[in-house]
Amino acid sequence: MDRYASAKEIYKKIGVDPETAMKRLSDVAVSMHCWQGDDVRGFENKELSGGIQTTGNYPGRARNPQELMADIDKALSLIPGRKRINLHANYAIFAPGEFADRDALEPRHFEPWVAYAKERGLALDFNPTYFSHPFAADNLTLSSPNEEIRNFWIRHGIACLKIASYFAKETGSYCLVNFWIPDGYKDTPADRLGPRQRFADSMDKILNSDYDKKNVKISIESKVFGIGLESYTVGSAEFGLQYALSRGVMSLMDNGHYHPTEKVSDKISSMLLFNQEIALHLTRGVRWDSDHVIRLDDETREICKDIVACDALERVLIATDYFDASINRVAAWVIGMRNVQKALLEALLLPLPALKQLQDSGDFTQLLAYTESLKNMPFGDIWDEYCKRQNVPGDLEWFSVVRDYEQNVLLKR
Ligand code: RNT
Ligand code: ZN
Repeated sequence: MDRYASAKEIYKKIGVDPETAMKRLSDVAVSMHCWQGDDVRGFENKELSGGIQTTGNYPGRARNPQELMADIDKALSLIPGRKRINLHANYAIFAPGEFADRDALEPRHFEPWVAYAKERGLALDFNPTYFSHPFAADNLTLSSPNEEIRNFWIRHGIACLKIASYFAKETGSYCLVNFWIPDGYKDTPADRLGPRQRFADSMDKILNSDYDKKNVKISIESKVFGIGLESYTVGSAEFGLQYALSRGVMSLMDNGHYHPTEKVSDKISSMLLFNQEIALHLTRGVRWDSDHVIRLDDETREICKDIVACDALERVLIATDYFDASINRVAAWVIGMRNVQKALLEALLLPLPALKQLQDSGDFTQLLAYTESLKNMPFGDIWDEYCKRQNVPGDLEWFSVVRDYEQNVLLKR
């Protein structure tokens, strides 16, 4: 018997059908961030700011749209499942000699991305870029006390919603626009309220603009602190949750944006009780919001388990968000994205009704014993089968493809 057939039998014994799991997984779209390919630099040639940081100088970074698109193609060819592409506004593509500042961006500056997406049957998500810009030099954008600066960034937000409307129209899918601003202070502020009032007011002005209200979804991403912004973050968790709920937009939780013992996996069910949809940025923080590549670690698995346990695969919009410049960037994409898919598949292969039953009957001993025993299930055989059916290489095969690409393409840059 081949390994898949035998593994399937073993799963059947615990009441799980791997065919159903694989089918459900193949319907879930994960939005892959474009910014792993070039260390969040974008095409404006500006230094990264906003209290986030990439470290490392591994060779081969994509330096222009052609290189970034080629690298994304290489990564996508090695990742199973449905994918979307998550763009940032600083990845606008200008004609030679042309430039438009962030507040003057137009749909046409993203035409090549739309063509790219359409050729590949991909949908697009979008992010206004409130960093790496002279007007964000002091990390105050939509909450700035300077009205001129605030208005510039409000215009940027409005421009991004127009671009997102264009993405949705062209791709035939919704477009999620995520608002994250770096705004905050290094030291204890005298006034905590003012910046938050200004942020809310600026966001209201953006949301009141004219955009495709049906196909553009909006989320707001909160954060606890940034580098150089240790004492105060305008868009804190409480701000984000309550702003979103009161304005009928989505909350986005990035699992690098909380206190170290606070877990996003425990927040999902509460959020789903009060929101039709929520959004996630999956990442891995090591000691801080360091945005390391996603591993198949306990928290990634628990987040996916909870999404499945809440039967919410359609209500949670999953995106990746990390940037490691110390390793091959294509491999970084592939490792992180495959790990998300793996964690989802693992979750879909759990005998959740039986586990819930043990919990509700108070049999915590068997719940613990069973949960631990399930770690020995032949998950790898189902995963291999999934990769095969999705026409992507298995775990021991994809890396040589990236090595070849490194030798032949990346190291020649
Ligand atoms: C920053 C946020 C944000 C960014 C991207 C580049 O802490 O996580 O999502 O990583 O917008
Ligand atoms: Zn994020």
